[in-house]
Amino acid sequence: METAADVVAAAGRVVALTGAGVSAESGIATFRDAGGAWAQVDVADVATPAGYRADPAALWRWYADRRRAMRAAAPNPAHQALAAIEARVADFVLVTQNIDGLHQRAGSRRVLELHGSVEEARCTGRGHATPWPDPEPGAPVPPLCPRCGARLRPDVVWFGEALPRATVEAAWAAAADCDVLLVVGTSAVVEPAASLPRVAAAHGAAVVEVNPNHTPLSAVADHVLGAPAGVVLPALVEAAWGAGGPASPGEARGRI
Ligand code: BV8
Repeated sequence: METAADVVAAAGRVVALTGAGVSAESGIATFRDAGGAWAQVDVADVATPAGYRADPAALWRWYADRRRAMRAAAPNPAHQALAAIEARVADFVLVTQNIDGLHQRAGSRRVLELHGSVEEARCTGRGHATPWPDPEPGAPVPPLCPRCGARLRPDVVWFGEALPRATVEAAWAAAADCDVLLVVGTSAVVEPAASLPRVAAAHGAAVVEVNPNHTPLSAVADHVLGAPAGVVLPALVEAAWGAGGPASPGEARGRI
């Protein structure tokens, strides 16, 4: 922990890549762990365009249930610690695979959502973007686009769909230019997100993995902190900057 904390404290530019594990301690199910979000469904039915086409109502309801759970959840100490790191380093970018919005609710400001957001929907007619509509009794499921009347779909990225180009470009540019990349709570099996830490490592960044389980990235990481993010990240912030923490970026404990 100490060496990882020293590396983070000394860094000018930090990127964090997060996955579902960072929200586990908020009570939001991960995907591939036992009892995960996909345990009771076929991934093809809920995470592919074909699944939407086959039964748009069932898929919409599945996401509506997840959205309710995500809105009822609260950011946990892991989300808060990442927001604290952003306040303490000169340049911080948070890249998330999550759609739950908990990083923003914890105070993180520079957040790149690679796989979209559960708060956004878009129409299947002309791609009109719209906030996720609150359920109305008697309204069709999925609801219809308020602009063109086409069916709405969740504005998230499913398998076989391209990630938002500008978001990917910003994330890859940040990873290629950072001093430290924190990879937190991801099984690192979904591309292209799983390649981001390798991009950072190839450009000389130190990679710090936070995950109670071994992943394909554990071999790439310079530091592996094998415990829950809600425990590790607050401890990392304290070890790097002390309990109070510096007033400004770079003013770390013993480093003025
Ligand atoms: C694309 C929807 C191209 C959103 C999701 C063969 C090889 C390589 C790649 C491919 C291939 N065949 C196809 C592909 C591409 C495919 C892919 O990667 N497939 C893999 C699975 C083989 N990728 C795609 O299709 C992507 N698109 O490539 O497009 C393209 C280009 C141009 C034009 C057209 C197409 C799209 C990928 C996005 C898919 N969408 N979900 C949603 O509903 O949320 S995937 C799903 O997995 C989620 O998005 C999630 O974010 C993502 C990754 O999962 P994790 O977040 O890592 O969660 P997981 O449960 O897996 O792991 C949790 C981890 O947390 C565990 O390690 C656990 O130990 C840890 N943990 C638990 N508790 C804690 C903890 N850690 C810390 N603290 C704790 N307390």
